[in-house]
Amino acid sequence: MSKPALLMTGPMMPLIGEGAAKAFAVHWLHEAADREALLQKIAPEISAICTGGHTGVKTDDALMARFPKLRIIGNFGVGYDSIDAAAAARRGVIVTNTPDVLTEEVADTTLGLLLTTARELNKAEQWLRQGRWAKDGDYRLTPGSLRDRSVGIIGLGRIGKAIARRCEAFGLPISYYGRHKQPDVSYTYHADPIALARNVDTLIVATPGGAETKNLINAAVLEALGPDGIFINIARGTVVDEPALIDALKARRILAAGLDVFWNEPKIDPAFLELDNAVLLPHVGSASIHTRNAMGQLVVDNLVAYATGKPPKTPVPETPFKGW
Ligand code: 8YV
Repeated sequence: MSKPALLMTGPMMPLIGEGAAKAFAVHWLHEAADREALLQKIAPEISAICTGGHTGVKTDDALMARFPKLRIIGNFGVGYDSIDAAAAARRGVIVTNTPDVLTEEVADTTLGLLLTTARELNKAEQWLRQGRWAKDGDYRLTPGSLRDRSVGIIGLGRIGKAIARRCEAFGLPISYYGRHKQPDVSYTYHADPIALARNVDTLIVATPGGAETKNLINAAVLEALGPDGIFINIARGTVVDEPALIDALKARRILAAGLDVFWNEPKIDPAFLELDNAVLLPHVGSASIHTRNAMGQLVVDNLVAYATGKPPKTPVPETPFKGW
């Protein structure tokens, strides 16, 4: 029997390409000279898609509609906001993501970003490298510090909780906002982001992206965070009203921001580059070889589960597995 056909929406790590090729006939969209021609040719056969936010391809209802045999969409990443999971559910298509295997890495990165933002470690290192320590003396005492801070986490899911555990170890009190108060959690709950921001001076976004959280952090939330406020985003750029954030940083309505994610990746708004009170990372939250290998393997395991008639390992809640 011939192998089922799989569409890769963009480049993937070799581990994924090689793993998928064992069970599928793999078609690479980004390698096609004429993408539309490729899609037209393979659409009737495609039963699996492998994608990820980094490919820039939106797996929406219209794209899914082109593949009558589609059964599974394997997403590289825990966040699957580039896939219309509700549409997949209506079509009986399983969506899988890569939860758990990246939780601790992303939380580690978040604390690194928070420390760098508060204590200007990036600039202090430049001071040394530029020979200024010997020439001009000590790097300045930083206006930011984690001492006496209190942290508010927007989105207390798996990653939010791993961040909270680390902040607890740093001696920082923790509050959170999410759609619901969690009964088994002792941190202080606030029912809206403005109330949370008003009660803390350090706001960390760890919520999923997508329509539900679009522009959740707006000018009013940043205003409530206040002039000592540090804002950290490792979730999705879409959660923040970017012009409002740039404005707040420029006008010093907040102290500083540490950002790993942006609206328009990788071509971010150039206004960010002008800000001296923002630390900017190129979406590296999960980007270690260790963690990316684990994520890649999980993508392969989910796709191969379909090809071999087994249950997928990590279907998303919108598309529970009920059989192939
Ligand atoms: C990946 C991420 O870099 O897991 C996620 O949701 O944002 C990152 O870990 C990204 O998904 C790659 O497409």
